[in-house]
Amino acid sequence: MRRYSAFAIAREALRHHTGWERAWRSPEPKKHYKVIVIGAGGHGLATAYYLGKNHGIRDIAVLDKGWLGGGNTGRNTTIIRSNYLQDPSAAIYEKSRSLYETFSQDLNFNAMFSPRGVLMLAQTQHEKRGYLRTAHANALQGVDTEWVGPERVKEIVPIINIDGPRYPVLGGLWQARAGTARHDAIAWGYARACSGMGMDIIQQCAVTGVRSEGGTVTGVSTTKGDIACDKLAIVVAGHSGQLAEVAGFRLPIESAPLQALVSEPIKPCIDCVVMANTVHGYMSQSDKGELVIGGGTDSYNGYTQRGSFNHIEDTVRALVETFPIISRLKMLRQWGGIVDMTGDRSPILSKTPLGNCFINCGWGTGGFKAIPGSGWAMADLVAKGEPGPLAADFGLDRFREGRFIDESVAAGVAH
Ligand code: FAD
Ligand code: PYC
Repeated sequence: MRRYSAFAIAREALRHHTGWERAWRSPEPKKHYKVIVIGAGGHGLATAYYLGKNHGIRDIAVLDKGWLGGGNTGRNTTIIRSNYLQDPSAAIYEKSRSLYETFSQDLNFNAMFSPRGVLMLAQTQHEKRGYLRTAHANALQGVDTEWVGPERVKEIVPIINIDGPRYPVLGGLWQARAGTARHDAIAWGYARACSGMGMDIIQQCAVTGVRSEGGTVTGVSTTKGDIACDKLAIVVAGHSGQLAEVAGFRLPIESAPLQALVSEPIKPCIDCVVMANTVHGYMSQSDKGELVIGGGTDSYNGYTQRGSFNHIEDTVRALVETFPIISRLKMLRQWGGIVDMTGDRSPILSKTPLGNCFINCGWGTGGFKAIPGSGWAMADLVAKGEPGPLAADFGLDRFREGRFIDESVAAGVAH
């Protein structure tokens, strides 16, 4: 695979861009692979990438029922931060954030990582206590966050209304090294690198069955025929419950729609990400100038990639209260994804009751930020059959044993 570089751009400009290779191959499936990953979202592709890069396993197929990156990975609002409360979460999200910093160099693909800072507003005393606690925990964990008062909030985001009619801003949890990245580029960068290592990414290939013998996985049935494998990784986010049922076990997961919207593009007015969880809205500005906006999940379970209308109104109302200058903006488009939520708002990276079958899910409303760290940890689990230090606490057994990793304050989105 030829490297992208300034020299390559100049060379292709001179020959009318006729020499670019396809970023990844589109092969037909082979009969057998060492590892099959179901789901070509960020987490599935990152799992395959680190299996190849860190463990030398390259006989891998990544299967997707749609197009790669067409699930939540291509539908999210790209917020990257590691300001979680519990030690296992801080470790995996901070690993992920640090891998985002070097993603473009490591994968030779521009991820447009923008460490512009993320501010989580406290608008009730309860929220203030929660974020102060997180700031102290982060200091012990080596995660660089700080509690800032209302005056500093106003300095960081001049367009904010800190004297809100319902909920004045009491301060916020500020992570200066947090930010955003281009979501499609993350899927495309991993896909190109996986394909370059000889792995097969097979799109339009829905998994309809999981085959096993004596309690151990032997392969999958798909819309492109049966494919055998030694190990299987299920990484399908909102469809995790369905795939687990197909594989013969149950998950403590609910799926619900989460939506986002963008405004018409305007001149730069906000250069960080602001999340206001009490009033249920968050906002940043894209490079094109659109305000990227989101709110809470739908309050009922579902598989519609759309989201209900009342949420658009509630979210926009909350943001107009917090940022009155946006009141005359037109909203341009809206979309949704299906998020997979656990009761403790923490992910599952685990062995399953089926031998050699592993699952990575439960990232819910917040898994974009986790893609590189999750892929790293999942690759470890699949390669060795046992979780490494990053995944050790996120097993399915925690639900049976009551070892919850409560991240409801850090989840960032009301649900
Ligand atoms: P996906 O990208 O959904 O990939 C799963 C893939 O599995 C899909 O491509 C799907 O087609 C495939 N699949 C499903 N069933 C089958 C099958 N039977 N056979 C084959 N393939 C199958 N997170 C953040 O950190 N920051 C944010 O700002 C943020 N904002 C969000 C905003 C919205 C509106 C949404 C919806 C989510 C947001 N998230 C955010 C969450 C984040 O997008 C997800 O946690 C993350 O993208 C999940 O990635 P994934 O690879 O696990 O899943
Ligand atoms: O996890 O930071 C997050 C987030 C913001 C919006 C959706 N998820």
